[in-house]
Amino acid sequence: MKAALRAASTFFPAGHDIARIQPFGTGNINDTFLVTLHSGDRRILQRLNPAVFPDPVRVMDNIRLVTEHLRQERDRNGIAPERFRIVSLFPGRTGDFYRAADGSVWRLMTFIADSRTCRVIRREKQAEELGRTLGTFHRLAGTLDPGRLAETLPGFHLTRRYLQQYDRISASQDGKDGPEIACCRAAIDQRRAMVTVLEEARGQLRHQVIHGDPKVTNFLFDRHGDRVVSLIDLDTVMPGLLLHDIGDALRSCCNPGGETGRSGQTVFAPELFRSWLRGYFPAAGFLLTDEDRTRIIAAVLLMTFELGLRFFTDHLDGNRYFKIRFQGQNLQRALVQFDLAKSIEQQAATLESIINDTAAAEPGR
Ligand code: GN1
Ligand code: MG
Repeated sequence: MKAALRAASTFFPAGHDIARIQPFGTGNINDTFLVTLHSGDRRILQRLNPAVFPDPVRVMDNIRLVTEHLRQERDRNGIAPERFRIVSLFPGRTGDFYRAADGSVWRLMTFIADSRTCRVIRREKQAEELGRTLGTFHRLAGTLDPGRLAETLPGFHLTRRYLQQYDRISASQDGKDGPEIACCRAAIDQRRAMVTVLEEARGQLRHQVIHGDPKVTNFLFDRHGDRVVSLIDLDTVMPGLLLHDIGDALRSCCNPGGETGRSGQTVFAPELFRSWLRGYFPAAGFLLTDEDRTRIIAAVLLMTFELGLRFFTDHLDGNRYFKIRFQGQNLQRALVQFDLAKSIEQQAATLESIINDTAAAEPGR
């Protein structure tokens, strides 16, 4: 907390504006704080996790570029600012971020008032809103040249790379596996062949600026209703495949048990899937190619499997990447994602027919 206070004070030259600093949010990577000023105004203070983001300066460059672009495009498209709120970075003594003596990077951002996050999605209207908001984000970001953004986490969604990492770490482990570890190993082995499903078609898939982390808790809902007013956490804005975002958003939205739910009870919800697509397609416009459309389910499955693989590898590796609140949490998180993957596979035919119905209902197609 001392480090947070020191960092925050570099954004307030007088030093006495700050009334209170409290830990905030549920992110797995960065440290987030809510700063309350004597005036009653609030700000978000964040420390980027240096173990995850080796080049935080380029992360900041990407965020600056994308937020400016989104703001311009939002206005050009006549979208009311309160319907699609975009965070701003506050200038401090050393520019829009502060580098502490230990090398970590801190930044101060807008607190989006009158909003709330939902840990999980339960209502169809909420799923539709998530889809609509990501579609709008994709449409607005779609006019920005992806070549202008740095790939701040190279190979972030290269599932093959995570599999190689798993194999390396796994080979270095001895000892006997408990039943949960054995279950994860089997889940991975069953799905090895699928990891290149998007890479193989890369040339025919839509590549552009993506969000990189469109999970449920990165969408802010209106405090009093089911409308989404903002998509936050722009650390992973990068060039990538639209299907990476779509797959990741759906794996998160259609899991009413949540990422920290109990394994054995995780089921992918087809009615939330349908509502999400109903929101997404009209908002995104015509960004998706036909090849993208035929791979939506493959992408959801791949992103679900990939996250399970990442959680499990981190568990084996001593939890160096994802923060944990108790021992074994990354193993539990992995089991949930592998259960979800199984549920998606079991319902593939139903999900396929939902995609066809939704596409048929779209105007102009
Ligand atoms: C991490 O930072 P946070 O908690 O929003 C992770 C995502 C995962 C997510 C799963 C940079 O996101 O890729 O999908 O956890 N971010 C990074 O909860 O690895
Ligand atoms: Mg994130």
